[in-house]
Amino acid sequence: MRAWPSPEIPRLAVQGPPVAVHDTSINARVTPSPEGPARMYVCGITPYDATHIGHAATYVGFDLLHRAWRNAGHDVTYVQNVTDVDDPLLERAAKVHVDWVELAERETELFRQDMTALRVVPPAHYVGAVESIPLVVALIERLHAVGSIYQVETDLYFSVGADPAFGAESGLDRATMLEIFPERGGDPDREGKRDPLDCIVWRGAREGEPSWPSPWGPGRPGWHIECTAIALEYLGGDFEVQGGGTDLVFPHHEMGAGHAQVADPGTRFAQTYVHAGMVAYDGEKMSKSRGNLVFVSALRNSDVDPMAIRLVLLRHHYRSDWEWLDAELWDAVDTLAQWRRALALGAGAPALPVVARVLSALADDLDAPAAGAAVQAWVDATLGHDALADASDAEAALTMYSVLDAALGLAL
Ligand code: 5CA
Ligand code: ZN
Repeated sequence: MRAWPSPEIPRLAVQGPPVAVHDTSINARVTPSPEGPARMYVCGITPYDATHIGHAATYVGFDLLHRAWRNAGHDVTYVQNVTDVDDPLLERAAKVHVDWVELAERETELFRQDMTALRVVPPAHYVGAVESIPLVVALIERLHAVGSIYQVETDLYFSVGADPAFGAESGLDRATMLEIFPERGGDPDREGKRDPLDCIVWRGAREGEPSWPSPWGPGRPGWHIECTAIALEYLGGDFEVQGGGTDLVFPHHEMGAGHAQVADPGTRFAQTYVHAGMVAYDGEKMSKSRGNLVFVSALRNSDVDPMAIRLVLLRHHYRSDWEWLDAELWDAVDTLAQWRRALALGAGAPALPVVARVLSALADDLDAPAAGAAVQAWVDATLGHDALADASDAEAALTMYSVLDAALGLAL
């Protein structure tokens, strides 16, 4: 599938430090040290509605990692999926009487436009579930061969008991898993299952639903195995970072790791599991199913500067849970106007120490709020100078434009 165009990213004269991130599976900070390209898989959208601020926050969060790795001298191989066939998409399509393929294409295209406007660096491989069905079938065959798949009516299930490390990614106990599972697409009470936590990997064809042929009859992929199959195909096992929002810790990323580790015992799925916090609106997690949404495209259509949207996101640490407030957007608009005034002076307070501070803040678990504070200090110093004489850096604005763009994705 086509991704979106890449923004121009300035090359910085100095290299950033190695990048540390918080790994959910060990609840501690780690510093991946890739030998070749740094490999990252981030779970993409289910395209049945427009991109909301919560999605944007997650993708901007991982964009900071992408940029930090590049600034630390690594090439990055970034893969993202599109869940372009799944229950919520089919349900929405039926409800609004739109063909599901059309709905998915339309919302994916809007997502591309939103990501382009927010200057998110695109994945090298942007891969749909539908186009990956042969990969899913092949992975189920491998899992079947090692005895971890069983059939319930026309559906196939993965036995979580086949994975000795089941639970290691989320760190959750069984009671908590059982509580969360049905809230996130699981079916613990289905008759015929060996373990309530077993997850569906192939859903046999139902009347009125799309289906594709397989050795077990026509059907469509389960959600978790889609991401496992795509990640293994484009990145191989033991890649650096599996990412997404905290709503994917369990069951999605746990199951994904399970599928991969049972298919290829001894190889970790991902080295590190990184999760972005949840954005709320009106007191609850912003979600398509609840409908409490602020759409990126709606803001853009009302002439909001996408860089102001991005600045609001950057002012919250990617791991924190926070609530969208319109007032923060207007504050970001004012801040950008002030930053642009300082940059327009050309000369300013010394910029090289600011570059170092910005890069090291981002290498410290993507601390964009701290990076933003370093920029603000430069702006204050620059606008506060009466005569930009002694302490002045003639090239300051050029240096600042570059680091704002390369590290924070803010093109001012
Ligand atoms: N297609 C699956 C992943 S394979 C999916 O979860 N799609 S989604 O459209 O529901 O979410 C897309 C991404 O945005 C996921 O990484 C999810 O974790 C993240 N996300 C969803 N809602 C929020 C929110 N309110 N705040 C932050 N991130 C969110
Ligand atoms: Zn996923």
